[in-house]
This record gives sequence, C-alpha cells and structure tokens, in this order.
Amino acid sequence: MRIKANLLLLVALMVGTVSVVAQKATKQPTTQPPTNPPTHPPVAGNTCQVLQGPPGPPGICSYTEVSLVKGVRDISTSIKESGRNLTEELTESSNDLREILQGGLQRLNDGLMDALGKIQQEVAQLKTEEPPCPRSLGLSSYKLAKSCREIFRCNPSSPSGYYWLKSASMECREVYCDMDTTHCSIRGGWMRVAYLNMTEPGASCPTSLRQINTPAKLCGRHTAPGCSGVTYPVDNIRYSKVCGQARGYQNYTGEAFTPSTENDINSHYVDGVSITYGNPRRHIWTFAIGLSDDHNYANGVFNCPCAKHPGEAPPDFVGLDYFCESGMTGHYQDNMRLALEDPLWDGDGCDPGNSCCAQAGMPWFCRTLPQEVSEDIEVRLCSDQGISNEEVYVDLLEVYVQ
Ligand SMILES: [Ca+2]
Ligand SMILES: [Ca+2]
Ligand SMILES: [Ca+2]
Repeated sequence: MRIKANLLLLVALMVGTVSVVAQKATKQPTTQPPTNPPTHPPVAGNTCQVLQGPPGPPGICSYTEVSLVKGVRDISTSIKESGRNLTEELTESSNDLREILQGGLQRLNDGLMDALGKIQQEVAQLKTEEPPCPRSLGLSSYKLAKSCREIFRCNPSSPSGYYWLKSASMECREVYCDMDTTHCSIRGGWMRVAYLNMTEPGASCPTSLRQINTPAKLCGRHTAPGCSGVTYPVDNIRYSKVCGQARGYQNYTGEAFTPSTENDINSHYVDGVSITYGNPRRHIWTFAIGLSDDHNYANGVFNCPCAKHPGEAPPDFVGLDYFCESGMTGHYQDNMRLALEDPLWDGDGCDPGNSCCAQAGMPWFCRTLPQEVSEDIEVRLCSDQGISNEEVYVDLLEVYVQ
C-alpha cells in the first residue's frame, strides 16, 4: 500500500509538474489582468487577440523565466526524492515481494505436480483397465476370447479345458487352456501349444516323427543325421511367456553340444531337443543328452556342461536356456543301449558329482521372451549322427504360452 501511495504521489507530482510548467510557460505578468478563456465560440468576423507581456531588461531573465527554472528544479528535486523514497521502499519491500512471489510459484508448482501425478495415475489405470468381460467369454464360438489369459483374468474360477479364442486372422479356434496349475510362478491362463504323452492309451507320434512301440512307445527322428520336428501353430495369438517340459531317453551315445561344428540354430547344434519360434528360428529352450554322468572319456568333452567332467558349452544363442542330462554312467562302450531307467531332464537320477538335476524349475522350463510375439512354435529332435549311433527319443512333451 505504501508503494502504491508513493506511485500515486509520483504520478501526481509528474502531472503537477506538467501542469505547473504549462501554467508557468503561459503565465502572464502579474500586472496583466487574468485572461479567461472564451466561453463562447468566436463570432464570425472577430479574431482572438493574443496578449503580450512587457519585455524584461536586455540580458536578464524575466521573473517568469526565473520562476519557471526554480519550479522545474523544485519539481525535479521532489521527483528525485520521491523516486528515491520509492526505490528505498521497493528495495525494502523486495524481500517481501520475493518471498510472496516464491511462495506463490512454489504453490503453483506443487499444484501442477499434484495434478500431473493424478493425470499419470489415471492414465496408468486406464492402461491397466481391461474391457469388461462376460461370464461366457471363450465358452462358445460366439464369445471369442483373445487368449486363455484373458479368460482366466475375467473368470479366475474357470477350469482347465477347451475354450474358443479369436485369432488375429479373425477366425475362431478352440484351444486347451491350463487354468488350475502353476507354471513359471504364474497360475492359470496358459494356452497349450504342444502336447504329446505316449503313455496315454491310443497316443501316437506326429507323422513327422518316427514311432517305436518296443520296448516302449517313443517318438524319434525320421531324418538322421539331422532333425525331425513338428511345427505347432499358434495362429497369431499373442504371447510373451513360454513354459513346458520334455521327457527324453538316451539311446547309445549322445554327445550334448559336442562336436558343435554346427553353431547354427537351423541345424543339428545339439544331440537332443530344440524348441524355437518363428521363421527365421529364434531359440526358446534346448534339451541336451550328454554322454555320461560321471565318466571322463575324452576328458569329458562329450558330457553335459553341468556334468562332473564338463562338456562343451552350448552355442551363444542357447545361453543358459537349456537342460542337459545323461541317462548313463560309466564308459560309453558299456552303455550301447536304450536307457529307459533314467528319463532325461526330469531333475532326477543324476550322479552326485554333477549339477545337471539341480537346474531351477526342473522338469519345467520357463522363458520370458524379449518381446510379445505370435509366431508358431517348432519342436525338433536333432543329432549329428545316425540312429545306429545315437537317437533322441521322447514320450512326453508339453509347451504352453501366454
Ligand atoms: Ca554319438
Ligand atoms: Ca552326436
Ligand atoms: Ca533323469
């Protein structure tokens, strides 16, 4: 208020100055009577007279001029004083003003940040909110779901079984959803992509694999050396997690990742099972068959990397995403047979001197892919030698995605 008062004073002084200057600039000598402005417009034909004052002595300022200079000086001094006072008061007030300003800005900033946080929360909530889902979702081809996961999210009490999904191609597809078991620490919502269990009555191998019925019903390769496999359609249903298991049997001399002259995912880089997705193939999981649990033939180079005498490491594209086990102990020459007594990759039956049965999650593997995909999954049985030397047999295979 003091500042405003001073500003008003300053403005008043300035106005006063102009007024005084104007008055003094036109002020007539005191000897002249005051001249009032005409109150009526001049009558036509008349002219207004301009009254002249008497001239002062030559070389001397007239009284009017001295007064004007003094007045201007006085006004100037007043302005300076008022300005100085105002400046002082502004300076005195500047701290208060700064505090008020800073406080206001801080409150404004706090308010903005608060509003921004609420907006972010609402956006995040909108992102996580799923569309409403009917109880009948996935139960018929008229109520197609996007995934087993969506059905489970909508109706967590849904039992495992067959449900209808909508594929990206807009065609409906009936799939098996695993709803009441936990894989990879995630319960329910798993879509079964591959399933083979040769111990079930009537089960048979896919035609792209070779089936034997004695001494057990098992699936092996048609192509040897090399790979025989099955492509399991996903039909463009999106997934980012893959889990599953395989149960294999060693026949004669599997050599895990050695000799891995074929560090090529498209070739027989392993004596075992390769699970990939997409075209070109990308790796999901590998199951390898080592030569022996405990023997150090050729310094163990043909054994699993996890064996007592470790064998060659897997190719880089496999990384740590593999299980490896041997169904044999001792020298390979004493094991020219099919080892049904020790199923592979089940987390059981390994020699105490190795860690091949101690891999996390066994017999289930879990993968989280680098990104969500919708490509088909391929399971191949591979080895680099003929069936008379080695074979990869399986009787159980399961792959799930979500
Ligand atoms: Ca071999
Ligand atoms: Ca081999
Ligand atoms: Ca085993």
